Amino acid sequence: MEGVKKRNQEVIPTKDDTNILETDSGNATESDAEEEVTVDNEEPYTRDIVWPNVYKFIILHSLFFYGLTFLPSLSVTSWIWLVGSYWLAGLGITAGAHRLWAHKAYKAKLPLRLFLTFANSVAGENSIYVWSRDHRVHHKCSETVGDPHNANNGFFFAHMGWLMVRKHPAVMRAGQKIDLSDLEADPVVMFQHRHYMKCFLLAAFVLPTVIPNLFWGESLTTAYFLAVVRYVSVLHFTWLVNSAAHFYGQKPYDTNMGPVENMLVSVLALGEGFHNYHHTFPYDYSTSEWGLKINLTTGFINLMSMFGQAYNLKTASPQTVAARAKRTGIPELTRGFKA
Ligand code: ST9
Ligand code: ZN
Ligand code: ZN
Repeated sequence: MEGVKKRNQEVIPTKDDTNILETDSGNATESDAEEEVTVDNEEPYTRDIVWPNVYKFIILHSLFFYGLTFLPSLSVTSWIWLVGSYWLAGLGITAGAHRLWAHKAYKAKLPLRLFLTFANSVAGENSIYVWSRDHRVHHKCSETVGDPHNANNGFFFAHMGWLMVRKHPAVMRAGQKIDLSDLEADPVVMFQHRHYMKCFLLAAFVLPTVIPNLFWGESLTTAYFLAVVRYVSVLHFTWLVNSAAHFYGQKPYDTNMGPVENMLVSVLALGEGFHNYHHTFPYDYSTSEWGLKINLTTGFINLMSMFGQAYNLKTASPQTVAARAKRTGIPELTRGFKA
């Protein structure tokens, strides 16, 4: 399978590695670069299926398919609501959990952090704290047994199978070495973490069922099933970044890694399909060198920056990108070459 490496006993590089530039170490954050993590891909491990999660996903997808039958007769207002709530939930993951909290790619004032925490609760993909912890481990141990959704285990495991089995012990060990002090110091993140189930049920299902009914008379049943359709869709659009964007696409910046550039994923995941770039320069708030191209999330962060809500936006310079592509990638596929 193209781009997926099999590696045995290995050391995940730190920023001190001589052949890794400090600015493009691949670690999720600068502080992660301090810790060295060793994983053994041959470590014995028996997969333990978590059946309640399997049943949960079967029920959820059954509700989703039934929910699709409501779409043909939907009013324009409810269609706008459905797409708007998909974008809202999506931004809670992309601009919030991913770029702000997991990668510290920019900083955000309190009102924006509150908004993104609410949006994140609409998405319902675990608390920001748990999501960011797993995601930092994903970057640190990408495509090894230490990666929670290790693409070496196949498309389905990377997509959603990993949410139905106990984690590999290497994931837990790697996670214990990840610095989470920034998340623990953010009271908004920790509030959501402590009250996660209440935040999730209220933001993802209760409000989206009640609001359309109160404001434009949509039936409670239709509004509820729209929430299910939105929830499952956003889950799959997110999961595609772990699956499709680790399998199908080009590798302009680093041909030695699994993650690829996948434009369909970028459309569905609001700009998160530039995954070869993102794994090479994880600190870049735009997750791409192409600016606003297929990147609604970058547009949103830029807008927030105009209002002073987002600041300290980090990017990789064109020189850094060009040097890295020359060393490990395919420069002809990069923006600098095409411009
Ligand atoms: C969901 C998450 O869908 C999706 C994440 C996707 C990430 C994508 C990233 C791609 C880039 C961004 C793109 C965005 C695109 C967005 C597009 C939008 C339009 N380190 O987990 P447990 C320890 S969620 C250190 O239960 P098990 C820790 O002590 C869907 N330690 O492990 C922990 O306790 P606590 C809805 C760790 O038992 C304890 O172990 N949610 C780490 O193996 C137990 O942890 C679900 O379906 C670590 N990394 O169970 C829930 N991990 O947490 C599914 C664990 O208290 N999850 N520890 O500190 C579960 O049920 C379980 O996690 C499990 C594993 C069964 C999968
Ligand atoms: Zn990835
Ligand atoms: Zn990331």
